[in-house]
Amino acid sequence: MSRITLSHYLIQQQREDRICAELRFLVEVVARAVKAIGNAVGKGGLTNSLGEAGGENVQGEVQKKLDVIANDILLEANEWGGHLAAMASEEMDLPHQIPNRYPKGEFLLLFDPLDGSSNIDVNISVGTIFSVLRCPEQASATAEIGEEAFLQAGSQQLVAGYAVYGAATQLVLTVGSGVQAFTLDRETGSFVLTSESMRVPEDTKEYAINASNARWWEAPVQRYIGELVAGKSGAREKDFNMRWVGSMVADVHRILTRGGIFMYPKDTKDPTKPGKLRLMYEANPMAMIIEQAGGAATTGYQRILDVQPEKLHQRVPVILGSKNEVERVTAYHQS
Ligand code: P6P
Repeated sequence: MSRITLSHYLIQQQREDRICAELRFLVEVVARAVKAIGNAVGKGGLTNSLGEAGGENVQGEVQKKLDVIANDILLEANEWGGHLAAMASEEMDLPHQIPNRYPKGEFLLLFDPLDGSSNIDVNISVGTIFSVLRCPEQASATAEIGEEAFLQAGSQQLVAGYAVYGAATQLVLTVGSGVQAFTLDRETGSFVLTSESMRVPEDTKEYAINASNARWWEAPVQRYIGELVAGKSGAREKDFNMRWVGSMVADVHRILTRGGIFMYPKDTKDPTKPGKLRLMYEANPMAMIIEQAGGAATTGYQRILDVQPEKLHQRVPVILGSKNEVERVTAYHQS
């Protein structure tokens, strides 16, 4: 396969009117930023960037130094280009305004700068997740872009993607016309197209869930996971295997590549939290990618991309991956 770079692919998408020049520029800037993040993550203990930053993020989670470094890289890379009206990050309570010295654009960038960062110190794959929305007209006219400008259903996303910092650094992207994966060629610094039109197999033998939460799962999840554990000795026609990395990007990338079902369902462990994962910059971009690859993504009760956000950092139950398995467990929630 001739080497198609990310830039080549994006120009092609622009020529086919799937994205405008500004969106192409935005993705190029994010790609450069994730290269820098991957470089920082890859240095690991060689620099003083491992360990805790000494603070907590808006989620009340311990911030790692690399969480802060990754967040800063994305902010600095994106604030001068003139393509964004504002940004939102898992690491910041309020939207990040574009400094007055720079022009504003019509898009909103949302991101989890370093997902799975608790795995960094033990050298397990982590990633960056990002999502692009159009800034509503009425919001663009205001001096400050408020949280309400971001509160759009996932079906409104224009671009969704993630970078996974593993054995290779890969960028997985959808602009609404299928899912492509690009692998970083560390010698040239280019992201090279290595998987075109990715498809999630409709069936699978692999499931991903944090089984230590079992006693708090709701009945439909208890029933479904019980069937997977029982395999052929129970109601299912085959046996299943379990994988749980503790890094959403790593689990989702495996599922996108070879199938599977990923579940962080609603549970009764903390009644104030309807699930652990965040809607705007984890569930929505991953749901768009999975659906664009022929998979399914629900909360158990509705399609994730249909959820109408009420808060920028709201959490949501996540069930996504191989269509037939997602539909089965979602049906259990309806009965
Ligand atoms: P648990 C990482 O903290 C994260 O947000 C996702 O990347 C991951 O899938 C999940 O939480 C892991 O949660 O409860 O297993 O630590």
